[in-house]
Amino acid sequence: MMFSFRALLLCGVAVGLQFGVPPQGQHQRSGASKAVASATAFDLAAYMEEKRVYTEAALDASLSSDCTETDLIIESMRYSLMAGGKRVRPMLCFAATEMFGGSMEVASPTAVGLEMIHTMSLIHDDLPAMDNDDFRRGKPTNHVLYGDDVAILAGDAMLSTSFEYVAKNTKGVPAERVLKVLSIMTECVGPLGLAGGQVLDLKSEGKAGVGLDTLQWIHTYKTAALLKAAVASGAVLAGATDAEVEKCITYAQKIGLAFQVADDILDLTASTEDLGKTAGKDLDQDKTTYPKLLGLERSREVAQELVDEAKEALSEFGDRAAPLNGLADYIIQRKN
Ligand code: GRG
Repeated sequence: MMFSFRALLLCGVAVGLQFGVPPQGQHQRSGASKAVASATAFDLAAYMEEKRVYTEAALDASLSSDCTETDLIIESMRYSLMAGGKRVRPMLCFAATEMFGGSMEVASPTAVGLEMIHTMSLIHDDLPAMDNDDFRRGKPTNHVLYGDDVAILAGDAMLSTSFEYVAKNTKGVPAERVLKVLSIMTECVGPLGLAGGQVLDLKSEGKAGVGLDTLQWIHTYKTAALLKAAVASGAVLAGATDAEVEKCITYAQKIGLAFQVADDILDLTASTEDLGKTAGKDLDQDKTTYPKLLGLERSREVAQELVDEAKEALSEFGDRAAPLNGLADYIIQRKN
């Protein structure tokens, strides 16, 4: 079942692959092999670029100031929203919706809303009262440019705008699907979501004895919850059954944790320049991380195991799962 990251490297699979798509025929595993095989035949780089360009345009069109009184807050919101993240959450939403025959047009407001929630969480995460960082997405953080007061309010406004945007702009599907999406989106921000995960993360800093269970709880909510919301809402918009949505949720929980394991590894191994955010912060802040508990090598294996399990959850969807499988590979092979 386990296929270590080192083995992938030895096969020459990961080397030089910016988007992490293994060349055809490199994987020889059983179990998730069908899903992996479909990912190999699929042009992930082209897929991601198409989704990224579409997302950038949709984000750009989503926020503008209607009167001079809102110019400052909209400027601050747009600054962070358009700062050029990887746009993984919109991509996951589009990939999930397309797996069930849905369209990007219908899912677009949700993809925008999810990226707004993510951007809000980054603005707040960077504040002095939280992770206190002055560099994000290769640029000064929001509060460095606009001050703590405006940054807090820009995050708050971004959060409420995300829900408003979905409610007002989602067309062409029954209202109950939109309501379900809004319920998914709101849940992932609350106590069993970003806010709850962040609180336990902050309160665990510098504490001895934080173990794997606590770490997993933190990242299930702080990181995986929004990825879960992205995949689940894309599936819901396309009319997936409850059982199908459950498979997607299993996939998303696995890649969500894998995303964080990869993030912890990158924090230790990548440069600030490559990351676009300050490297080495976990050590500075005495955070418990996967490499701290497991070591780098085992952390890489765990990330790969989680991705394998994520793909297994989608095995019944065959080739239609190729984009989600490819994105799972990308999540642990990314360089920033
Ligand atoms: C204010 C209600 C409320 C909630 C916010 C601040 C906070 C609570 C939560 C922090 C959530 C957080 C920042 C989690 C880290 C997730 C993570 C790994 C972010 C990096 O995501 P990438 O790599 O970033 O996708 P880009 O820049 O590419 O979009």
